[in-house]
Amino acid sequence: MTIADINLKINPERFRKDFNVLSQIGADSQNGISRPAFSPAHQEARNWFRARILDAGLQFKTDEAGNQSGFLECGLNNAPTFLLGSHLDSVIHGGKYDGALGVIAGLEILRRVKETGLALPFNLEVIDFTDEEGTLVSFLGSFAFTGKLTRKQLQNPRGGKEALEVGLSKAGLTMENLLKARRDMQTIAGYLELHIEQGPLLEQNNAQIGIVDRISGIAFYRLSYLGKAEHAGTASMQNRRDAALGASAFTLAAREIILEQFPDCYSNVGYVKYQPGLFNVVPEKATLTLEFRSADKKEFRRIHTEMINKSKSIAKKFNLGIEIEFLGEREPVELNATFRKEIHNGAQLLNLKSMPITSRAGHDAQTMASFVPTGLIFIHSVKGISHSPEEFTPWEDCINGANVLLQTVLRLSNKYTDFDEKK
Ligand code: HGY
Ligand code: MN
Ligand code: MN
Repeated sequence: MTIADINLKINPERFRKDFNVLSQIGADSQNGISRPAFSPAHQEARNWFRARILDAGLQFKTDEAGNQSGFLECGLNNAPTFLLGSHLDSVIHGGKYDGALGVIAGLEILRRVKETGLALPFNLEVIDFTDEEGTLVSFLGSFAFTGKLTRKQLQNPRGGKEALEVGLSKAGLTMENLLKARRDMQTIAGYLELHIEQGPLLEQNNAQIGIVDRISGIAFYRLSYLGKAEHAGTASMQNRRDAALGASAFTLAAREIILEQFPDCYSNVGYVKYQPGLFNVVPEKATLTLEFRSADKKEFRRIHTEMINKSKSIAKKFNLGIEIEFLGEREPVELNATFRKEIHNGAQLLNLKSMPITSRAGHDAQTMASFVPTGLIFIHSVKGISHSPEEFTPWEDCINGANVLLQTVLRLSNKYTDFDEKK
C-alpha cells in the first residue's frame, strides 16, 4: 500500500472552527474583512495563527519578512521541506476566504499528518506569507522568502516607503533586514496552495476543483499628469492645462487598449488623486495607479509598450507633462505538470469534477513557481465574486478543497524523486 492509498481526510469540524474564528478577526459590520498588512487586525490574525501552531504541537518559525510558519519534521536527516500556504492579510473590505482558507487548510493538514503518524519523505511546513495583497509591496513575504526581493524594489514600494517602514516596525521588522529572510530554495521540495477561484469558471462548468495551469503576470505603475493650477472660472477652457483630462482620457484609453488588442487580458485604474483637489481650481496634478494582467509573456510585454506610449500621447494631446513610475511586476508563470496531474488524480479519487483554469488573480504560488515545483488548487467562488464582502464559498467546497490538497500532498510524497528535478 502506498501513502496515497491511505484514505486520509481532514478533520472538517476542526477546520471549520478555525475558519470561523479567523473570519471574525478584522470583520466589519457589513460582513467584510479588513486585514491589510500589519494593521492591528492583521497582527491579531498573525498572533492567533501562531497560537494555533503551538497548540497543535508544531514548531513555530518566523523570519525577517514576518512570514510565519508551522513546521512538522519527518524525522529523516537532511530531508527537504514541502510547503503549503497562502496569506492572512486581506484587501480593505474584502472577503473571508481569499488567502485565509489556504493557510487554515495547510494547518489542518499538518495536524492531520502529525496525529496519524504518517511517515512522509519530507518535512511539512504551512506558511502565512506577508503582504500578499500589496498594501505595502505586493508579495513581500514570498519575494523575501525566495530571494527575489531587491533593495531597488524597496525604494519605491507601491504603498509608499513610509508606510512600509511604519508597517514593518509594528511587527518588530526592519527594511534593513528584509533581505535576510531568504530561504535556501534547495531545501524546498515544492509548494502547494489552496485558494478560492475568484472567478466564475468552476461555477459555469459545474466543476468543483480548478487545476491552475498558468498564473497571469501583473504589472504596476503610478502615472502623474502635470498641468497648471488656475482659476476654474476665468482660465480659458481652450488653453487651460487640466491634469484631470490626462487621467480621465488615460482611464478610458487603458480599457480600450485591452478590449481592442488584448481581449484575454485585464487592466485597472484603481486610484486617482487630483491636486489641489478643489471645486474652483483647475487640477495641476492628477495621479493614478495602473495595474494590468496577462498570462502570456509576449503579450504582457506588448501591453507595457502600448500603455506607456498611450500615456505619453495623451499628455501631448492635452499639453501636459507626465511622470511614469514603474512599481514592479510579477511575470506570468506555468505551474508544474506533475503537480497538476496529481491534483487531478486526487480530485478523481474523491469523485470531484476538475478542470484546468488560468488564474487571473495573483498568488504567492506565482512567486514560488519560479523557484520550486509548484501547484495551485482552486475551489468554487459563488458568482466569481472576490475582494468584496460578498465573496462566498459553500462549506462543502472548502472541505473538498482541503481534502484534495491533502490527497495531492500524499500522492506527491510517493513521487518525490520524480518531481524534485523539475520546476
Ligand atoms: O491582486 C491580486 O490578484 C491578488 O488578490 N493578490
Ligand atoms: Mn486577494
Ligand atoms: Mn489571495
